[in-house]
Amino acid sequence: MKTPAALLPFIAIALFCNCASPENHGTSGAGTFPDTLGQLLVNQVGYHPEAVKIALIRMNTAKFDVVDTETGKVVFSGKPGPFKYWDLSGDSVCTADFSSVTKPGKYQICLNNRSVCSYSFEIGDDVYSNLAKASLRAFYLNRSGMEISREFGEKWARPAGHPDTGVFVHSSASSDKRPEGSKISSAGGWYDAGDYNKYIVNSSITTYTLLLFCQMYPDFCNSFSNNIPESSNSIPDVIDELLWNLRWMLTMQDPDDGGVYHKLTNKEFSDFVMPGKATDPRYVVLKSTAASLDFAATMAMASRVFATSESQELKKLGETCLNAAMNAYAWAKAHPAIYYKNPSDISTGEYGDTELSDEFFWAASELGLAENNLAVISKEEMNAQKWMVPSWDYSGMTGIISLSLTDNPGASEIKAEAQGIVIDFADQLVEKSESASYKVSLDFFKWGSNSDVANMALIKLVAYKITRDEKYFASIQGDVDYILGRNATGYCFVTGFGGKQVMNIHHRPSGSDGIAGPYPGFLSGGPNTVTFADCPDAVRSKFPAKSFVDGLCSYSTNEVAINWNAPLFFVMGAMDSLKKKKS
Ligand code: G3I
Ligand code: 9MR
Repeated sequence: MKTPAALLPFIAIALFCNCASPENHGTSGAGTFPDTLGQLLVNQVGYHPEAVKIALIRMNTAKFDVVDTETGKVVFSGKPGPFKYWDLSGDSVCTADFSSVTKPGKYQICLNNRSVCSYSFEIGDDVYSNLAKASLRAFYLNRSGMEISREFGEKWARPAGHPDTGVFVHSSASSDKRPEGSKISSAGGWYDAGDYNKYIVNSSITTYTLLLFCQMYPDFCNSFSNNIPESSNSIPDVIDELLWNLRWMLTMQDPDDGGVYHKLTNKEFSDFVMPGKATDPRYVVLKSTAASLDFAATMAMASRVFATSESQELKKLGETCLNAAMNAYAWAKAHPAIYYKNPSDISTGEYGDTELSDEFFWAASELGLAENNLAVISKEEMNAQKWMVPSWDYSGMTGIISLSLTDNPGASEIKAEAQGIVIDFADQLVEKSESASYKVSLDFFKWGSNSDVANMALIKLVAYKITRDEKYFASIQGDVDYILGRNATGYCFVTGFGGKQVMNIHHRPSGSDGIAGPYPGFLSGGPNTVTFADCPDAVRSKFPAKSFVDGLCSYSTNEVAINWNAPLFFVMGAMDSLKKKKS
């Protein structure tokens, strides 16, 4: 058929766009261009051969085809399910189930004689290996106080920033031995997010999540190689990575009384400049109850994980961690209500929390397990916790997860109850995803909503670890699919992956390094309607599931953060690990 002349300019634009953007991942031997209008929503990375595979369709169609992009042949045709509305996205979708396609290869879903085709995706055993590596590597790229060399950082190599060897004690943190204006050394750690500050509350949940990964998947953790500067030592790379932060955390404890500074920060958020150019003075600010409890819990967990290591260095460090945990906990018990609020001269992130019964429960649980002092763990407190996913301001479920996985024989009763809670919660999440139009458990949209999806998958993975019941996998796959493109925005939310990529994350190095495209392996925060103030000129949906801007300004929807990447790594690593174990 001859192309009408009037259409030529549009086709030229389409071709140009496909060449110049990551969207050209969808071009193929089948000669089809991916659907940039979002009629077809698909996991843009891929599936294990035996996985449940469901795409979503937004237009009316009698059938869908799965096309092998190498041969151009239709390998499967199916009938879409009925349309279902989601009040959080404001639209209706129907499912396209192609689980029976299991042959490794590269595919697209196509409609209406290939006039609309999805982004391409793969089926294969290793589809999550690079994602797992990149999502842990993101932590390395976000290290404070370290040069990122070309050998390990490739094109993202950069000079060190923020040595933090001379950090001022802020007036809110002053003590007899460390008066206002005196200096301490508090080097290392990861930058929290798109900003350059370091916050104990958020560092704790992040470090805990990586420790939990190694506890749950020890073989994979021990053999996982990530090409970081420490790779040649005898410690697993996941542990080496988290040690960069954990050793910094230890410096945030006041050695004189055990209390833990809430954060190490600039007075104001810095401009978008590279780390080495952001040289404003840094401060440790107020010792808070929440920081001390989260620190205590994480250090106690570290001591348990390190005790199982063959490395003498780690075993010894574990003892230091346990001591630090006990001191921090004692301080928190003596100061139970020092809630963090920014002093008037500090305007960086707050991580403020005034409901600390969950943090007290978490810290007591971790310390009870680490010290084998089970009497401090309260069943009543456990049963009072909410069934909510872990987050920086909610540690109840984190404590329950730890109790559900303990191998302490004396804890069998509370362990059984904790397992019951995890399983019931996971089952509730599975039920939600089964009846949801978008096939996910997520039914609320907070700041960092994508991390809630990843943490829901984490809960289901813990339930799977306990029960070995395969029923959790369809729902876990739904979470993975959502993060990788089968969501109401159509974006694959991990930088550097997928056909429709997030390109403009709110991340100071990515926004100021002059390199086209963001640092890879970061999970974008994701849609929500918490605030519209960050990008006043952007067009934003009023529907939370669609309210997302791939713009540098959009810190409320498109920032990255360590506590979001930790469950991302957890889930991708778990998927990879479980596949390798099963096959
Ligand atoms: O606690 C209230 C709750 O009572 C209320 O019902 C709910 C209604 O929206 O809001 C809850 O507070 C929210 C709070 O997070 C706890 O979930 C706030 O609205 C919301 O603005 C707040 O967002 C936090 C954001 O900082 C702003 O403070 C995010 O969770 C947190 O992840 C984010 O963290 C920032 C750091 O401050 C700085 N570094 C970057 C990092 C990521 O963006
Ligand atoms: O860059 C900051 C980001 O890390 C925080 O999550 C966010 C909310 O606290 O704030 C960002 O900083 C903005 C500040 O709040 C207001 N002025 C513009 C800053 C972004 O450049």
